Amino acid sequence: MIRIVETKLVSSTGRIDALPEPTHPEVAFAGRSNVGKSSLLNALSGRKGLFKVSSTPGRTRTIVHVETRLSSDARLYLVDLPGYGYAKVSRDAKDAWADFMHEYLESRQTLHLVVILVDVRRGPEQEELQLISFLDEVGIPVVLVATKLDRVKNSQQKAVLNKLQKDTGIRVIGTSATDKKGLDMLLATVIRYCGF
Ligand SMILES: Nc1nc2c(ncn2[C@@H]2O[C@H](COP(=O)(O)OP(=O)(O)OP(=O)(O)O)[C@@H](O)[C@H]2O)c(=O)[nH]1
Ligand SMILES: [Mg+2]
Repeated sequence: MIRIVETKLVSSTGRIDALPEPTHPEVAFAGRSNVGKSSLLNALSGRKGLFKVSSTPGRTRTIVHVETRLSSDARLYLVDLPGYGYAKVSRDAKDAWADFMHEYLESRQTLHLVVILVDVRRGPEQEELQLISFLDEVGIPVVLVATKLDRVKNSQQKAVLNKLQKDTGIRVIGTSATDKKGLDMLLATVIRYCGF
């Protein structure tokens, strides 16, 4: 089984023209503030403080590129996107977020997959459904990750995940950064979409 053997923070920027050169296939992680994007990326890469995690929503405001080397020696970018849906953010800031994200998503030639994170207890809401249809229009594959699976009883996890998949018609992977669950499945999916 392929593993991540090295990770390097390459860039953290709020400007499209300052993104790193598109030299590797990349997979971006999107989702509302506090859903657990940065925590999941840390768990996936096996490095606690690589992506900044905070109990204050709206922590990640930039697009963060981490170069990741696999045990097969292939390289890809794991990308942490700024969270959306934080109620205290002004209308102008929300619009700026949407413009910035849409520009990134539709212009990044090397973007192979967008992983949309939803809290397993909430499922997709309007913002996620809009993002899904936007990505469908621009032709970028999507998988859903249901985060914080540890918050659902073991006996109910399977049924909750099946329902999410049925309701959306999109592949769903359940994960927990706390319990390190679903990480192998997620990494295998990322690698497959990158074409390695
Ligand atoms: N129980 C549980 N808590 C989690 C899990 N993943 C993240 N959290 C908690 O959720 C909060 C937000 O986590 P982050 O990883 O910073 O979330 P984010 O999506 O990156 O947030 P923004 O950067 O604001 O967009 C933190 O308090 C984490 O400890 C998980 O798998 N289980
Ligand atoms: Mg974050």
